[in-house]
Amino acid sequence: MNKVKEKLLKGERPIGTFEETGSQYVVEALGYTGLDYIIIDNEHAPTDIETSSISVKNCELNGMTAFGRAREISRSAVLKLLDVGVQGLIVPYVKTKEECEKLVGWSKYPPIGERGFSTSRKDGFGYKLGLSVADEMKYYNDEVLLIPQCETKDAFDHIEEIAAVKGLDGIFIGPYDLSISLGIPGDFDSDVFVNAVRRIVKAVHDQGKFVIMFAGNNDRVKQAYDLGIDSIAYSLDPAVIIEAYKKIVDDVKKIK
Ligand code: 3PY
Ligand code: MG
Repeated sequence: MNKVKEKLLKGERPIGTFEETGSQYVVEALGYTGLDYIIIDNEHAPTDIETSSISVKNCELNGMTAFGRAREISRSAVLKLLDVGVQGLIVPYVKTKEECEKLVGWSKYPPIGERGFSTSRKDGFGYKLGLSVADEMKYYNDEVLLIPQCETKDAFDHIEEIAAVKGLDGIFIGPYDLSISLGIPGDFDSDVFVNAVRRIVKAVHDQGKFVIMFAGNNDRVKQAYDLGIDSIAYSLDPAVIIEAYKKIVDDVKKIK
């Protein structure tokens, strides 16, 4: 059961974070925070597929839903993350509808796409679900969310077409890359940025799909919720550790 999908369908707002350290101690510890999901980052972190597979297992053992961010737009990058058992696949830096159609082809089994079939970690090597092949294909097509990022001007300019691609479950807005691509790096209060998010949210919601966005602090969360974002991926584990320890150091220094 994909608990993040369930919450999204109920109109609740699941909360996630990017997991960059690849540390299994950190993944396990995050299971005690109330976070709904973590995004195991194969794009910007040193994390590779073997680490990802252990992080997915530790999410399952610790009550979190495992999402993965693909290293790149390729069949192998997509398939390996799906086969180790991520329940949401974020794909960075897509530019065109055709790339999104390829992603659907690699990620969804027939009749939606042409995902290659193998038993793997995701299904207990064929011993977990007790389903026929046909039912297993349907199960994973329903359960696993395919979520390309809208973070390039090219994707933004064609967001209505992209959002309509059958087989995509939602869109993830990467505010940093999107603002850079729109020529307003980091200017999240500008009209250009706010109107861009509005347009993306409308295009995606018009298709009955959902929008996740990264936020680095509570003000950005409020802005995102006001703009209709359905879920927040809040910060990155190293940044949260730094913030928490900085505050501790400041506070301890004040104690006489
Ligand atoms: C971005 O902001 O560019 C992302 O990919 C998410 O943090
Ligand atoms: Mg990005």
